[in-house]
Amino acid sequence: MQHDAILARFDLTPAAAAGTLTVRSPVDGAVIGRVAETDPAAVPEIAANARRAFDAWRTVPAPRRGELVRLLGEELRAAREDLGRLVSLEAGKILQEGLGEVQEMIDICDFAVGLSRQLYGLTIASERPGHAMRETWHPMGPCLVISAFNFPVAVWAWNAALALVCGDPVVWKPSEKTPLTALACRRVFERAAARFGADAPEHLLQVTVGGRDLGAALVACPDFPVVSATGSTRMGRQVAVAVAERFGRSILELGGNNAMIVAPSADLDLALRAILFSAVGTCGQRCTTLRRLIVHRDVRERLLPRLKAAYASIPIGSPLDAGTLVGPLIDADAFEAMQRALETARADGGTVTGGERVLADRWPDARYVRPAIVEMPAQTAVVRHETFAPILYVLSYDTLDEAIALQNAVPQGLSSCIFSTDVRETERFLSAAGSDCGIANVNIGPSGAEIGGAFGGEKETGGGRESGSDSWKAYMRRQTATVNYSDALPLAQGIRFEV
Ligand code: UN1
Repeated sequence: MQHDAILARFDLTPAAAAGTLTVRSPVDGAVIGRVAETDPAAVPEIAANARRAFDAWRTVPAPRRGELVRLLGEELRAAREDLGRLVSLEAGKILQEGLGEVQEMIDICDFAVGLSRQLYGLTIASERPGHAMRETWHPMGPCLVISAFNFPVAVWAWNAALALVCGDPVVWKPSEKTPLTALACRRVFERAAARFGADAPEHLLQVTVGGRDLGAALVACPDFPVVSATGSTRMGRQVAVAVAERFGRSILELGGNNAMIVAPSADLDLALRAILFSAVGTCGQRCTTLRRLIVHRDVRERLLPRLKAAYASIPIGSPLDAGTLVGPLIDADAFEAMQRALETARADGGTVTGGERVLADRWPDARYVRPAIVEMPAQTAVVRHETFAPILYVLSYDTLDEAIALQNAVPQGLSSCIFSTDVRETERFLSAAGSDCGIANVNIGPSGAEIGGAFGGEKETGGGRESGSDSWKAYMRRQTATVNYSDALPLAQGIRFEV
């Protein structure tokens, strides 16, 4: 299907052709849209709209708010194929991954619907006679969501589904590389809201389009008490400071430099499949991508030749073609960054297999690469740096302590895993002295996290959490309430005031 036909399915054809932001598909470099940009000067109005929506939405009972998210899940199911394809076209992910991303949106909607009846607080035993104490979770206020190109729709949904059931309207700034998928999501949301009824206020979801100036204006605005940002560490650092400056709350998912430890007892067939999936999937452009393979010296010679053979046969091509496993990098900048990292690794004594540009004749305006395996003599600076491209650095180890130390010796620390069938090793890896990452897996790769768990938790950002588990608490404020149902006023330390 042509891109204009898909855009038409979301009623975007004229809207996506008349603006100043040019959108190119990484599949072939062709222009697929010209989107209108949001003027940063409009932020106060956007904030006022969100604030008004909040005043109404916070008093709608939470299970009723859940109904809106249930309808959103239904609309997403109906739009799954079209939206998945649009993700492929705009972000360059293979079709299965585009569809998988929409599936994650559906899953988080289901999760949030259940959650809308479970926003539990504690009742707490009061130390005073005739008193009761309880905590209540209240809506926090409008939630600003800033998302990255590589998960252009799912990250929004992890935040929005929770924020909405928690009573918070959402203002979304997607990556300027993927505004079309965001506008398509807005359309899907509008369909759900139209079915929901009049108690959904206007402006529950506002989508803004723009670059850094717009992002900075939104982040600085005190009307967004919660800011959830996914993207580069550079961007995250600016967001964190600006939000802290006004005592807002930020949820940050930034970098990942994820490792796999392959122990002598590992099931190597299992490990091999997991390495391929997590190192080359999404062309290495996931924050959960496997970037470092820490292999025990005794298994290295059995694993590496098989891995190289598998890498050599990976089908690279248009993400829209069935059978393709690796699509393009997002743009030429990503390609340059990858080549620079490989150069540095070579200079550090690394041996590079793959990594070269492919399909340049067919798609001169796109950037397809063969994923690279880089055997390193040591964990040098380039290995500790996250390059958003399919580069897998290989290191060796002798003792598990050494492997864990190598794994933990990077600033990012988002996701991690060990392949081992030795329970002493796997439990040690999961212990307080083991992996220092927010996600630690055994016999499964670092990527492909389920929405039911809390996602994120990299040490560099102080560990933001989105999606499942009790992440919802970040979108609400906790109120501790004490009620005196006696006729006495027992105050602390025996002090009494005579009146
Ligand atoms: C991201 O790369 O920004 O675990 C998120 C995964 C996905 C999420 C990745 N569920 O790979």
